[in-house]
Amino acid sequence: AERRPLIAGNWKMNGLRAAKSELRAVAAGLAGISAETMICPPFTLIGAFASDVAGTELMIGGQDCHPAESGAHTGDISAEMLRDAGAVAVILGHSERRIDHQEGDAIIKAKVKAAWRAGLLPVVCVGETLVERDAGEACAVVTRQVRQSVPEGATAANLVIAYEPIWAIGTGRTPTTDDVAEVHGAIRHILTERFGAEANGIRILYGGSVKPDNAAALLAVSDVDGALVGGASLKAADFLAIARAA
Ligand code: G2H
Repeated sequence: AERRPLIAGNWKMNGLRAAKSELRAVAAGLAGISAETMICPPFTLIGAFASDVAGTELMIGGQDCHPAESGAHTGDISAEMLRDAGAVAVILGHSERRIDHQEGDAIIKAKVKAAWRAGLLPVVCVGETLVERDAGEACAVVTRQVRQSVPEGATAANLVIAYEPIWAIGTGRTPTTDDVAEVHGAIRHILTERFGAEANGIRILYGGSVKPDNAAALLAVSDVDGALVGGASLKAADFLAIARAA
């Protein structure tokens, strides 16, 4: 389709200032890569990284934001602050946020609205547990998550979805390409039901143990429009190899 693939690196809670050399290696290696690329470092590195990649194609994103614009929320970061620091996007509803911080679909929906308010592109994560997968409920679970965590008003330009089966995150296990196709098809279906033809342009990324050696196969699956890469995004060479496969 006409969807331009997006390869996004989620550094999670990894990276000190010295990691700037890895970022620079990514930015320097983008020639010939047609996918959009983004690195989402911890909050502490966003400002420095955004200055560093200014003028390159590489985008910088956050990993979470608070729904409010400002106020008495000790330790939190608003979407406006991310934008002000130079981020253009934000990962929302990652399963590690859902689990570590008890985030549910309602709060994630509020965060998506905050991202839109600040002019950030939200990357909304959905995915089933192993118990749900084994019970045959994967498509039902992600459909419910998309229904409840994505507000009205989504467009091809203001929303990216990332499907991350929780049991595939950081484990080295990946679903079969048939399984991925089935879930991505279900996500496209609920997006179409809600947003009509606009859904054709909304990118749906796959995430969960994407590595240089499995990226090409996963990225070739229908309705897979890129990848959200954790562990393998910490090494510039691996991240670039994945981006080249898109
Ligand atoms: C899934 C993914 C990136 P990893 O969380 O969001 O991480 O590639 O390490 O499984």
